[in-house]
Amino acid sequence: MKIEEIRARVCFNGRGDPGIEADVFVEGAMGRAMSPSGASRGTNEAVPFFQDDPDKTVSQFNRRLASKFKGLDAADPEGVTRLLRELDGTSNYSKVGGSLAYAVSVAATEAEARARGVPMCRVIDPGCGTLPFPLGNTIGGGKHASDLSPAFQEILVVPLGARSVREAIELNLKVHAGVGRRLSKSLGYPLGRGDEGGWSPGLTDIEAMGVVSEVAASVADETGRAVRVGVDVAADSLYDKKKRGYYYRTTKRTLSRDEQMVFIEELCDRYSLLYVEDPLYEDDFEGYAKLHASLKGTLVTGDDLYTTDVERLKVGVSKKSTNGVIMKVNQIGTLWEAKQFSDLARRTGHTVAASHRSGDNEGGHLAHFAVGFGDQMMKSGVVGGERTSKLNELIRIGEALGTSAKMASVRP
Ligand code: 2PG
Ligand code: MG
Repeated sequence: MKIEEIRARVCFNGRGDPGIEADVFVEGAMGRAMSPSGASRGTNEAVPFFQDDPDKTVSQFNRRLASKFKGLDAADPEGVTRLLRELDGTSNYSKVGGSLAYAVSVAATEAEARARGVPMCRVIDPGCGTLPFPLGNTIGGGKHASDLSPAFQEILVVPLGARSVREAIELNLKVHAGVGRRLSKSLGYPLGRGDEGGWSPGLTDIEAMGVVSEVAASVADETGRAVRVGVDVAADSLYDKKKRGYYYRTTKRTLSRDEQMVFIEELCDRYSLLYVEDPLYEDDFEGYAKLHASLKGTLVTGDDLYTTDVERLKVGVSKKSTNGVIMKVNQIGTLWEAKQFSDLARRTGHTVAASHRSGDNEGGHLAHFAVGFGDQMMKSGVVGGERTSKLNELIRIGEALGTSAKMASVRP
């Protein structure tokens, strides 16, 4: 179907940050998408706005660029990306704005889906049929919460024993609620939540890991379903380039690179971690490779390490840095570019987690990316409207795909 018109505007996400929303019109249908935003961003991510200004990004697009998309095939995401890249002319969307690229590319695919009356994941891949395990954020720290909370950005659970999306969501909710109950009893102050809805208590990293892993174990006992633990260290936020060390704010300790690696290995061992994301600084491909070689049974996962960029992933593949990746469409720009990344990651033996951003909106597109790309996990938080919107969309997709849809297989 041909694109007839595109309109962009500035809207706001759940954290109150601005993002770009685009409406794409094709024959008789409209697709709408809004860009999310990160707080802990990799250095190599697409630049969100032209001259750091959402309004300038929108007015430049509506006045000069939008008309150039007229007549383009909405079902050709590569063509949409090519035009965006041509108009931009930089390596990181700093002229048109990465948020604008995100919104246009996703809204075009949604418009096609609406016009055809099929779920968007089916436009991405007509043969899609695996459903991802939701990764649930139960404790939030790092840049997503106050300085008194753990340095680790997210302590997560993965309900690997779940037999359906619905059951997986409920297991994550049980752990989240259980952690909240435990902390409310033990802390002498009101319990708050971080940007992604995870609890943000004044605990050390180890104390927080302990609470989540105990509650996850008790939920697993009670339900008879395996619930594993993971962590997003978001190590760039801890890393001090001058000191070449990792600073842990609650214990006020700085770990050298070697100490950080030993610490991560001990954590994986002690809590049988299924998943460890960004354990090291974003350019330390060799350090990742060492961890990947020594950690059996854990998904050593690159987020800021790769920023959804095929070229960076190729470096990681050649050095054997990881066996897991995070896929975030707005890190690289468009839906099509992110799909290339996800495809290469899967072909090279990685487990892929499609991920939300800490500043996210009420849209459910992430669930369509995860299913359409065939990603095995979806990281989208547990509670809060901008988190449940993705989880609820996953339930709807499961229903639309019917009995042929299967839960993904996650094996580190
Ligand atoms: C991450 C993300 C999402 P942010 O690091 O994985 O959880 O955080 O969006 O702030 O980069
Ligand atoms: Mg991360």
